[in-house]
Amino acid sequence: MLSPQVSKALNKQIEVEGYSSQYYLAMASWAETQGLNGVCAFLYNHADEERMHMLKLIKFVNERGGHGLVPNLKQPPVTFKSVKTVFEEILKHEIKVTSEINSLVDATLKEKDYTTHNFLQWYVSEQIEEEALARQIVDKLKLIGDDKSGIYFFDRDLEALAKAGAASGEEEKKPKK
Ligand code: OFO
Repeated sequence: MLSPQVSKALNKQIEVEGYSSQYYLAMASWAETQGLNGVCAFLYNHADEERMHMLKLIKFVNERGGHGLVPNLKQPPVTFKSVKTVFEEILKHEIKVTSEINSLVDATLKEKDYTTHNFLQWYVSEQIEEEALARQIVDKLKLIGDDKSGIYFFDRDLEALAKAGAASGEEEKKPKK
């Protein structure tokens, strides 16, 4: 059974993950209007992943006797200055999400809720991966600068990354033998 404090903190995280999904969806839609097919495919996938993070939390809260609340989300920005800005914002956002996850982990320890603490380890690892990937992409974009052909190849690389991500996602959904 979840304590009211942990339940409240988990519901706050549901909102954070839901907003992350909306935020990346807005970025994907903007990238699509700029003809950046690879960037938008990558970001649409990322938005789906964040929605999955939100659902995983909702289901966990409900399984533990709480109530996962579907949040009212604020409107994300609709336009972005450049592809570099998009990924810098993603990195900044993921760093903030990591600190939210850390506070949540902290709340479970205060409440001696080791089941939720254990469940949250998945999010701790996920944040390490997401921050590292965003950092790598920002570094790549710094090297490219304003070079248009560089952006063209970058977009192709992200398309390949999005396809590989989608393929491994399909693999994960297959029943284990
Ligand atoms: Fe949910 O991992 Fe990013 O925000």
